[in-house]
Amino acid sequence: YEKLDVRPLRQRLLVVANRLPVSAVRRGEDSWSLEISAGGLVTALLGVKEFEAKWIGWAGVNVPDEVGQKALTEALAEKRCIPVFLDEEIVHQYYNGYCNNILWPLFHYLGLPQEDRLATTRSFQSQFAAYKKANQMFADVVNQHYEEGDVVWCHDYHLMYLPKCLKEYNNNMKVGWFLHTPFPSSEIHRTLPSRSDLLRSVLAADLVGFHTYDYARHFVSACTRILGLEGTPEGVEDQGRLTRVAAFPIGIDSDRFIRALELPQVQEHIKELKERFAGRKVMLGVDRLDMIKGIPQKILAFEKFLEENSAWRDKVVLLQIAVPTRTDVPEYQKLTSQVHEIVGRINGRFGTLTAVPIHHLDRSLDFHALCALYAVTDVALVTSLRDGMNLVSYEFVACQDSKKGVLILSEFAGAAQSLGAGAILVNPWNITEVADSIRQALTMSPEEREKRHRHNFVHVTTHTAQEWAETFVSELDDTVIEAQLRTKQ
Ligand code: ADQ
Repeated sequence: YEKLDVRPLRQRLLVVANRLPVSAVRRGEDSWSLEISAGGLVTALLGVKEFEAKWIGWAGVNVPDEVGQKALTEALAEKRCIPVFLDEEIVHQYYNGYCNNILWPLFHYLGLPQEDRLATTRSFQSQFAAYKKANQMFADVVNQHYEEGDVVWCHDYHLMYLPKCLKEYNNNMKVGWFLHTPFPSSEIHRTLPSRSDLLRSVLAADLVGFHTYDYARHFVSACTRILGLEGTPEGVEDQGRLTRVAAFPIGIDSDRFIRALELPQVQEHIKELKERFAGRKVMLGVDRLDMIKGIPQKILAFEKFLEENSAWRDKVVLLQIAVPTRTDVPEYQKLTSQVHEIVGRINGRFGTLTAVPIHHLDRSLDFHALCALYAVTDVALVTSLRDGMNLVSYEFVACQDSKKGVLILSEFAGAAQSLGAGAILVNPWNITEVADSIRQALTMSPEEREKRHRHNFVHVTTHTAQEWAETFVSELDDTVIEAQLRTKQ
């Protein structure tokens, strides 16, 4: 929370994201308790210290009554957060439906759900209508709190319709939009029934940002091929108006991790973990339990490794920490059972009375426990099938300066572009290749590990979340000023 407190002012920044960085739990008619929530965006923006930032978003709870809404608004104001109240039906159609069932899988190359393939299906149309309605509700709240000169930064696939709604309120508003997921090839995007509407709404922003140059290129191609607009080195042009499109790779607050390692409670935890896993190499996976993270593929590759390297069976342990998300969605429930089944089978096959090869935990770890785990890990396994960036790989590197462990990283994570030279890159679909890279990582010479780690550590500590946000916001400012100069000429 301390990171959300008021700091010396530089510029007012309205950060608009689907979720606020806190979860609210109702304690009484007019009392709420607030808890910080995990997730990539939260982690990144907690690192931003230089702006007077206010957050606008949904608190993750249905609050139908006015007393509750008023009390929650007041409690959140202390954390510089402003709620958008969404009712259950909207959440179902907009969030569970259009965002998580349509855009999320599509942007990660998992295709559209079968029954929604036709634009004419009722569920698709009503979900898209709810999506637009929800985005309009976000715009209404932004507009109520907007003051001239504010920078409005919209985040992620939940709010692709927001730039358009904001510009309709006030064409002078400085609006940026950043996507945390991949933007897929235009051939994938063009299967989306609402493809043009979404592109046009995003183009209403002054600056559009992605994690990697490839995603930015895919977006520009989608605009040229689907909308027939002109792509320029700067972005996309429509009737003389330019929308800047660029890559802004996110980072983490690396100091926060490095400092945490010195804390007595973290040191204590490290000691305990070292004792518990003495004599065994520790491999680690930390993911939200989501199909894009390639958890079953990772575990199957580990099984293949154990199969082919019998001498390693009692010398290595895989700790897989998976926070359940979207637990009410049947596909996610299926994934949980699938992972449990594979882990059970492998532990039955290779375990002994005293030790099992895989420890799988379905839960979130607190920050200090996570840092300790990263620090004792010999090999981190990130096998996302697609991932916008993947901050876990950055966090692992930040905590490894004494151990210099190895990062095995999917080539389909955005992080492969920045940490590729230090990591062992793999195709997560190729289980044999991942199994081989596990052996390579476990047997790598200390000199090679040092060299690879150094490369990644320098990157992670110099490309921070704070720098990412500052770059985006100053670029947004410049873009708006340049556009104003152009119209004056
Ligand atoms: P996520 O898909 O949530 O983020 P990621 O970037 O890996 O993925 O961030 C996850 C965050 O949650 C990390 O900070 C991690 O420490 C934390 N976390 C994960 N599992 C945890 C556990 N079991 N216990 C505690 N903490 C846990 C989205 C995109 C990513 C993109 C980010 C930021 O999908 O590709 O990198 O946004 O843009």
